[in-house]
Amino acid sequence: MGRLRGRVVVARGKHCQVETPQGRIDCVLRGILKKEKLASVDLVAVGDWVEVTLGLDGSGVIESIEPRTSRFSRPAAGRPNIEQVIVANATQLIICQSARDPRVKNTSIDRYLVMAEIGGLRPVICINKMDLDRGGEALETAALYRDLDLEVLLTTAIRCEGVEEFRKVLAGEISILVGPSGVGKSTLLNCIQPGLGLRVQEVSRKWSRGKHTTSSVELFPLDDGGWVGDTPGLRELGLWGVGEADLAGYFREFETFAAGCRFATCTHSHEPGCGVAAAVEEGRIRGARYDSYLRILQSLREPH
Ligand SMILES: Nc1nc2c(ncn2[C@@H]2O[C@H](COP(=O)(O)OP(=O)(O)OP(=O)(O)O)[C@@H](O)[C@H]2O)c(=O)[nH]1
Ligand SMILES: [Mg+2]
Ligand SMILES: [Zn+2]
Repeated sequence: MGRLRGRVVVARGKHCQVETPQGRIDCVLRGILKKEKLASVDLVAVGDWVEVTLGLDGSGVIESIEPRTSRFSRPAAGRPNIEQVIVANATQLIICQSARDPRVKNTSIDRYLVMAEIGGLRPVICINKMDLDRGGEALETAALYRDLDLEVLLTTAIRCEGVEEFRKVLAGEISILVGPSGVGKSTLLNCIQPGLGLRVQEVSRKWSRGKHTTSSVELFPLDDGGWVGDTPGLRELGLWGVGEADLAGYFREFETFAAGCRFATCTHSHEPGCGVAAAVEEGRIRGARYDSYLRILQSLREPH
């Protein structure tokens, strides 16, 4: 029997849809694979490359899953020691925020930056609703992250402003849009590809009933090449795969200063002779980033 290679674009429990050279195929997992289910809630994630055998009725069976090149994960709901891969093999994490309603939250951006780095995705920050940035705070935030050599897009999705750059960033990549509810993720996608919009809304409606218990994503093909996945707004992103000791390593601008800490095990929070705290005092590390770091560190210390 012929085997086909394809990408999982929808995953709901045991049922998946796989995009193959012969079109989209409804699939289930081969029983033997399910036994391998150990450390992750779902064995197969959206974005996975899989091998499929076709049955006579046109449905498929997933025989094997290829190793992942990247992952965007979080701790499974109610099971903090189990990984939930939200999307596999994506190349970009588009961290969406809005200038107002809701306001930009640096800590939220910083949490996603940590997850992008851990998972091996290129982060891009997108601040939407620039029409509402009357005090220029969103512009300040944009400058802060551009100073860290990150790409920051500024958009007003309701007027389709800044959307050309957004389209270019997505072209040919596998991107996943994340960020709080209401910042305009779905509106942005509707702007760049109106045909996509209806389906995006349809999916969001389905999710909104589930109180965010389902965090799976559907990937949509882009006219310019590549794929994009919209996600429902997560209230707060739980961090997966990072501990207190290595958090500072994901705040790249801390690195040179951390070398000057008195203690090798310094967490840069309360220790004397801390090079990072000194750099914050001297204005060489931005206070907003340091505050974020301390908050995230605190959240890692709290019991789940
Ligand atoms: N003023 C303004 N409003 C916008 C803009 N973009 C989107 N909105 C509005 O913001 C609201 C939320 O937009 P959505 O696209 O549903 O937000 P979302 O991020 O997809 O939200 P979830 O699906 O809940 O995660 C809608 O009422 C949009 O019309 C913008 O550029 N400016
Ligand atoms: Mg949405
Ligand atoms: Zn220190």
